[in-house]
Amino acid sequence: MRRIIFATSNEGKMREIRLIMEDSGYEVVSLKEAGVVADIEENGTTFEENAMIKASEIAKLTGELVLADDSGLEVDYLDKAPGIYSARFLGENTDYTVKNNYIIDKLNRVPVEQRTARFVCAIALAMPDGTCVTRRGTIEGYIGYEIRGENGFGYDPIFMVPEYDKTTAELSMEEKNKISHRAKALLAMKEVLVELQ
Ligand code: ITT
Repeated sequence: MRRIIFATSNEGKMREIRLIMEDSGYEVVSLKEAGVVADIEENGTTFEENAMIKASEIAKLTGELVLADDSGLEVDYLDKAPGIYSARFLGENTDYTVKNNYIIDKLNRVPVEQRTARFVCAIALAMPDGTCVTRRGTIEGYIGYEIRGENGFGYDPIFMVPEYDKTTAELSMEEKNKISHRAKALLAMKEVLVELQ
């Protein structure tokens, strides 16, 4: 089975990715499992640019096939913040209870029609020959009025999916993986990967 490195240090992402890639025909290993230590500066201006920076840096370091994910939450009422700064928003090491409560407070008394938001995910695939391709997935929803749910990670407890009337933290990983931004982007990327096999 051909091996592919997924260039992420985010355990929450990695759990979802493993499940989505289970039937891909690739052995997907994390940075940690591949024994790669790298501190990459994500200085791009779009999700796609940052995903390409991560994937191509690791491909250069290892000479292997590498995937990377750059994702985040866009809140329309906050001019699409935190966007590409989602991980760094209010500080990289700040607890997500603080980040999530901050966003809920900012939207205090804002009616549901103006609470629209989306998760965006760009996945990049870097080939050892230096070429790179990206695919994007999104999921539309709105910011809830309180923190709800224990599953998932990051902003999941405040991201409401209208079709379920639940946050993505109240969905099981299997449910989230059927509709999420990451699942959609990876599904599109799987088509590229099949061609490579
Ligand atoms: P890597 O760069 O190592 O992959 P990271 O967490 O720094 O990990 P990003 O730069 O792509 O990754 O930031 C993505 C952030 O967006 C992530 O830390 C969460 O705060 C948020 N996010 C992305 N997808 C999410 C999801 O499915 N559920 C909840 N929050 C999500």
